[in-house]
Amino acid sequence: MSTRKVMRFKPILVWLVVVLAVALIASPVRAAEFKKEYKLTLNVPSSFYWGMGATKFAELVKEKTHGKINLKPYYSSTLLKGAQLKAAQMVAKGVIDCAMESTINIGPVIPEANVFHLPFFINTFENLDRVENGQAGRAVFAAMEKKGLKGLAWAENGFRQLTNSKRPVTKPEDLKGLRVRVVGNPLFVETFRLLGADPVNMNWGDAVTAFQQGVVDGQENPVGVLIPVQIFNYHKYATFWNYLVDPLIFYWNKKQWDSFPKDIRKAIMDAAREAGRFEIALCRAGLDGEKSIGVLKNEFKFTMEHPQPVQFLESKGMTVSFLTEAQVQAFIQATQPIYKDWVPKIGQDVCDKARKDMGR
Ligand code: X2X
Repeated sequence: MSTRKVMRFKPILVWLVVVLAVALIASPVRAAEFKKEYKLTLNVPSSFYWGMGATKFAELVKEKTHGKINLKPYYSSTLLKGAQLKAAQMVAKGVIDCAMESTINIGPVIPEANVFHLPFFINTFENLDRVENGQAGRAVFAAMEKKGLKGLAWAENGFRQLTNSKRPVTKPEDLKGLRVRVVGNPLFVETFRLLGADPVNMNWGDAVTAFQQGVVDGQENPVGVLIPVQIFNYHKYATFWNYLVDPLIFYWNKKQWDSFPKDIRKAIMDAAREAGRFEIALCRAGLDGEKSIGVLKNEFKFTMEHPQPVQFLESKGMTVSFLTEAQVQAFIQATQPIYKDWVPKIGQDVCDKARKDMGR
């Protein structure tokens, strides 16, 4: 080719080089359409059943998105410096990407989530499943969307049981004067006041030291917390009264969620559902006959370390009391005023839906 011809093609060559360069620069930008790390907040350590669920979720997200989404659980509310009740607010603002959090900790932003915490309202696993998968559950997720939170799937902390260092509790009078640690969600403070106890509200991050030092006499939490935290080192007495339940919800900042491509949303949603199923089975194992133990064994090839939670607590020296119908009635009577105050705050509509879901 003569020099003249080359000169004629030069502008085209320059163009080609520019186009190629742009394409090269642009492709890494496309690959980086996702953040290096997505932060997930949860209130408890990785050893709790809830924490094991978060670990599972992160693993499944990685697997199902083929490594495109790197989700990192920040256990023990480290992102919130322990302020557990701030989780939903921070995810709604987009300061934190997502959460696996208790309805108790969601309650301050989403009052409807407190429907699970009316005392002696939702009292069995069957009823809990009906409410979560029914109209009330959908109403809670809808309320979350309005506040900028996309609910993905349910998980569980569980039915909360009372433990204390002083005496067996089988009637409201036994609670008189007991200093019981509760979460700062005011529904809990009011319930324990009505029961005659002396509720002390504190974040979970401070609670274990308070048990160790005997600053409080008691607390309430499900077996998925009681066993890993070794509550028997501090409290000799447990009352299994299923007085209320706290489900967990996997949720994401809605704006960020809506910006994800469809296949990524599906992958994360599937991961949340599967992790939720695993984690719910951990929390129910040994409390629902063979059902959850079977789910863990057959679907997840997982063997529980303590498949019989009540017997395990007893083997560690705890006295575990179960209540008769008449004993439960006395607690129901004592906590009735909560309904008058709290049903309007939670929303009459969602409470009615929950009742209907349970066939009442
Ligand atoms: O604070 C609690 O008691 C705990 C760990 O159960 C919750 O985060 C609701």
